[in-house]
Amino acid sequence: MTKQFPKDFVFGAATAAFQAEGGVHEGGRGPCYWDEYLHRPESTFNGDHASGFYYKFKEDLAHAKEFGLNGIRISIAWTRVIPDGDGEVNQAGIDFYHELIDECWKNGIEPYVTLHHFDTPLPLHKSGDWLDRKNIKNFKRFAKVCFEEFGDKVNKWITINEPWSLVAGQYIIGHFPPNTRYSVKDAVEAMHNMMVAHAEAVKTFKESAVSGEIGIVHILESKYPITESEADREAAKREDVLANQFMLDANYKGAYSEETLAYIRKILSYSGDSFEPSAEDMELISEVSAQNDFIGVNYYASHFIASYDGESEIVHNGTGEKGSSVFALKGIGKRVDNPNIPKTDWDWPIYPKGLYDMIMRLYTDYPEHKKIYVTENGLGYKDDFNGGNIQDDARIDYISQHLNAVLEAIEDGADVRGYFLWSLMDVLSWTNGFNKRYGFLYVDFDTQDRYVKKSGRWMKKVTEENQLV
Ligand code: BGP
Repeated sequence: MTKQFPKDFVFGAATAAFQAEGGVHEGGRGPCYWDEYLHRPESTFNGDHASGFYYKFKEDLAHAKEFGLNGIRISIAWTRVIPDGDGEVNQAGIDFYHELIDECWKNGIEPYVTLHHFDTPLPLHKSGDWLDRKNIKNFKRFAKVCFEEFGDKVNKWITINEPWSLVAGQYIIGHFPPNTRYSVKDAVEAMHNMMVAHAEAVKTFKESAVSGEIGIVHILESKYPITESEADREAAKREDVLANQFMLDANYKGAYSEETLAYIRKILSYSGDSFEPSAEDMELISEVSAQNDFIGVNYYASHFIASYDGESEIVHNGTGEKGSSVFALKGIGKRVDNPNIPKTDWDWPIYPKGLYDMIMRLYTDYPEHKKIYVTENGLGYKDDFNGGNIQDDARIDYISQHLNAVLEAIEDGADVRGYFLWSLMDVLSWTNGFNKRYGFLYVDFDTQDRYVKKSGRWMKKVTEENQLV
């Protein structure tokens, strides 16, 4: 018999302010670091117009309703609310988000609101972004302003989106500003500071008069050894601790376990570095760990890892030229091709079982997480416009397989409450620009016109029948 989704399951789609809104000079918005970075002469795209969600959100939400969606992830641009990050609050920015949030509810769609989705205000980025401890306080203030302003109409808050992807981009791969490469030390320090910032925001929320739920969103990709050899297993474990276990420990155990600390220190020893969090930080992290109301899991791919003794070498595939990626990190391991697993044009292995395994790991190892939303999943694809008749069967297949993995995890006991496609409409992709599309809605980036893809019509049937079709 076909499996039904649980009653009240949230079928959603995700967006993020910088990737969707455009309108970067509207309403007193200040610049985030992407504005400056994507305007350097060699950049081939920028976020000035993005998907025009700033102007078109009513149309997009009407489409979301038509697909039967009952949830949407939006993010609040810090730079619309506090344009320079730590100064005056900007009423026009506040007004925009009131309008947007009201429009979600008018369509029967619950907004899941993220406070930080990779878009630190430019001045705060220049002072060191998450490496500057002052920004923990600045973030706490921004969060407080949002809770006070929107607390009566938002029930689901997300503090930070994907700390691991952010630090990997900023300090390891180097394709996000400040474009540092191979600094695992900076990555660990920034992740730890984000754990403190998350804790400060959760504490502020719980101490406020506002009701609702709060959590964090992690990218959680399973890491598998390519062979059963001791060395490959060790390499996979190292990448897993750095990317997954480190922050799961902080959020849900309230402490980095002995094992986690031993791995992190081992990895850092290759660059002569170490990691010694202060007792004060750890006290705060421990204090709030039981107060997270949910975990958001973003999942796109899993990785197959081999042991590696060489120097770090990373080549980022930002064009969709299949087979061009390299990811090898000194002291950790190397991602290798698993010939049995299909990959996207950007070399991301398509492996739904990795999502099932990750959810079940949360169920077994981190029962403190309370409940799960899959807050992003989707296929980056070079959709063929075909006169507006967009036949994205590959996306339908991808979503179907991953929703099936979710259903299996639910059957095996996991408490998964919802699934959000990345993304509602095609949006800017941070390092790939506009030819890597993810949406249910095709966006013509010249005219900002929307076209419903086959996947959008398929989703409507899924939500109507509450089962895979
Ligand atoms: C996640 C981010 C999103 C989105 C998505 C797809 O890491 O939270 O903001 O960009 O990945 O990534 P990309 O655009 O690089 O394909």
